[in-house]
Amino acid sequence: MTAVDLEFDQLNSTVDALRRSISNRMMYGVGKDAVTARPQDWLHAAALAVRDRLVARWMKTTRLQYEQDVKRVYYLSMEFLIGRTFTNALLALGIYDQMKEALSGLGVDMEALTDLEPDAALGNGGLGRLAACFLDSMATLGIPGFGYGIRYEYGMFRQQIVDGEQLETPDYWLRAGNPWEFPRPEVQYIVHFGGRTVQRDGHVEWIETQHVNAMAYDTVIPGFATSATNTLRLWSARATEELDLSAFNKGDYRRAVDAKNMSENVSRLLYPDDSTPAGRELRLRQEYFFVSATMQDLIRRYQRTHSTFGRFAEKVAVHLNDTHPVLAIPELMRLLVDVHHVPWAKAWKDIQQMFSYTNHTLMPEALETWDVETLARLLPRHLEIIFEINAEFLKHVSEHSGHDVDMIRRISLVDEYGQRRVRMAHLAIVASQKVNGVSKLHSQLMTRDIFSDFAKIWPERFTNVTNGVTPRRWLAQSSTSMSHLIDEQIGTHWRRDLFELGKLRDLRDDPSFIHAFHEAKRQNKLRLIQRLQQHTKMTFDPDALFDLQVKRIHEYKRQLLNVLHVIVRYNQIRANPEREWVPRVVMFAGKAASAYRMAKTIIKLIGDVSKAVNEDPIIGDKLKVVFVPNYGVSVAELIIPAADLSEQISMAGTEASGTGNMKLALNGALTIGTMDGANIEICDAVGRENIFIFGHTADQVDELRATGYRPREIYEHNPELKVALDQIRTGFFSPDDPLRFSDIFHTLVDWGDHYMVLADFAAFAKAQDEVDKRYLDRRSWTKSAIENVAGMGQFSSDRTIAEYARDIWKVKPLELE
Ligand code: 26Q
Repeated sequence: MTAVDLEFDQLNSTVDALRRSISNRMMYGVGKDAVTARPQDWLHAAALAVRDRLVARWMKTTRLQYEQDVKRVYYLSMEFLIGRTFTNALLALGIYDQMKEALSGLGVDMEALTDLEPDAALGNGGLGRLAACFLDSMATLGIPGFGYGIRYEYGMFRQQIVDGEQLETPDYWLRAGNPWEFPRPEVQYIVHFGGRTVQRDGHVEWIETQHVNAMAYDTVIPGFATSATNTLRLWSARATEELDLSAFNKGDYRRAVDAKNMSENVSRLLYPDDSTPAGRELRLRQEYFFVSATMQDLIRRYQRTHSTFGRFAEKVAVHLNDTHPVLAIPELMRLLVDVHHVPWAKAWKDIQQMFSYTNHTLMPEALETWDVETLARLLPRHLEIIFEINAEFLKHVSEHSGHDVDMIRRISLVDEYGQRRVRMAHLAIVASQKVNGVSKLHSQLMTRDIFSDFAKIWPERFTNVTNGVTPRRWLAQSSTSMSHLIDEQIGTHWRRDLFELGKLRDLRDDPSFIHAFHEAKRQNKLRLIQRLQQHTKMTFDPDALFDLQVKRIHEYKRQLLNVLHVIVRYNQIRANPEREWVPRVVMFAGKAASAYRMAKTIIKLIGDVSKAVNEDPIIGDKLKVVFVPNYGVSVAELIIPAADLSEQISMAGTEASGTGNMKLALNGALTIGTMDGANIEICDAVGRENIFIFGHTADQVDELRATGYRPREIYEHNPELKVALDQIRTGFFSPDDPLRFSDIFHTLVDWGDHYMVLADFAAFAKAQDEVDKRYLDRRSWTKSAIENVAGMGQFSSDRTIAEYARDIWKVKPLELE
């Protein structure tokens, strides 16, 4: 390879230069002129012009990483919920205004363009969005981090609401091409499945396998206001043989393409997060496909600058975003031991230094396991390795903790009750030097409950790193009105140091600031109203209290608690329309997993209740109920800045952290919430008087369960609640199908109310009354909203990433000059 310096044009970002770049990209990239260009084409050309400006930084960062022989972080995640990139990249580069002017010079309205960009929705919810915030923060802090995942052709399904019901349509997000990615056909690895193992010359060989190629696609992740960038590398499945040649030769074209399609199915679509893992074989194939390619890539990159594995563990950190990528552990063992002939003990020692694992759920039914038979058939060598790791592990434990047979059974990597299954979380813990939860409470409960045996064996291994969100997307980008106001008062540095927001506290009594803050929020409400009107033809009062619950539809998140309160309030208004009601718009948004019946019924209930409420002339503007369809990153950016009230009402002990709670508080919404997940830390940060806390704590939940929880008694003793539940049961909201919601009733009243909706109802209703009272005093409400924004410093994902880098990955930022 010759290393001639390329003579390329240094691109500057004046309005003129941008306009020229866009024109060039339109001509030579898109292949159109101004006459034939459609808005999509302008977006594509403009995106390419932006991307061009990222590449020089990208090359420089990569070169410096090699020169400084840095330790790299491999962040492995089955999900990256990136959303749109255009505006984000413009703000990172600091060329938003220039681009807007350049486009306008070409007769194009930039705001209209940005809406045409499809979301990269390669994730389900919190876990996937967290990974995206982490990429942003790693780049901004200059941490050499590589995101690795799957380039799903179909992302999170699109949700339409038809007759109040969820309708799912496929999200073919690549339809118009993806200007942000660089295909890397030269970076391909073979991934094997099936076959069997044999011993040869003292080594194990995995033979007679089927294979599929993994091809890399790279996306530049720009840091904000820094020349540092990172890479998100996503794998796409390619058939190893283009077509089945023997079938092709026999004229059996159908069979010739079937084999190709089958193997390429691996990266076809994102699995929706069901309340219980689906255990589908294709999902297992996806998990292995992605980690195998990633581990091969990691070894290749290490070997470019190192001739032995001597410094392997010093130079590489591998992070597992939940257990989904946990097969990286046996795969790396296999590559090191079987392929590179590293001794087992050295390989295992390295792995135990390199790996770390984040747990995102306490609910035992949501912990991933795979049955031994499926693993034996698909990944026979990995199963052997897992058994070997298990044998060594159990031997170690039994020597150190006196042969406690029950304990050995509980912690074994293999669940021997019934059909034998491998417990992926146990494998992750045994191989990792650090295991973390995502909020203080979650991390505490993790070591107290689901992983208590492990925490006794290795107490130093367990730690907490509370989640965070990137202030670039979740304030600067999503709320220009608010961020301009903040800039005027305290300067612009809060984008890189969110603790700067603390300075707003000094302004909380300043009447003109209070007024301006209220106006900024009102702007965001008006923006949302305008967008809603386009779709629903409903009108909304911008001075009404905007009450939001936006998140996946799950029973533990208790959308039902919110609906029940809406119904009670509806009945109260009807009984007493003359009282001075605080006008409210209650908004819901979120997707239900396709197979999750109850979640879909909850959506339907919201639809039926909103119909009754919104069409009732007695109610008018006093109460409106809206289900905003297709919740995702872009809808969140529109809706979150418009919120006054943030509903974070999961049963205590069930929501690992939550991150929507942080985004909403950062945008000046007051939280009504339980003492769950990160709500507890939000409460500490904003002050008890600026948040509405209600309901059973995690300890009280345990206690109530232990002493016998009887929801029917609550139903019978709370008349308002009883009426609401009876309305649900008897079809008041569904006269066309009176029994439609009877399962909801029985779930709550007769079948144990697993998430204790009724137990928290009275406290919730009381907290809501306090919300109303506070909202009536606009000054006091706005002061609390300001306190919320001011207290959000610690919830920047920059703080989160700095903690991971220091305490878990032990990596330092790249030196840029
Ligand atoms: C597993 C197997 C098969 C198919 C799908 C899945 C799957 C996919 C996604 C299981 C779980 C998920 C997503 C979980 C998730 O988003 N958890 C959330 O993570 C956030 C970030 O830490 C927390 O803030 C939330 O509390 C937690 O619910």
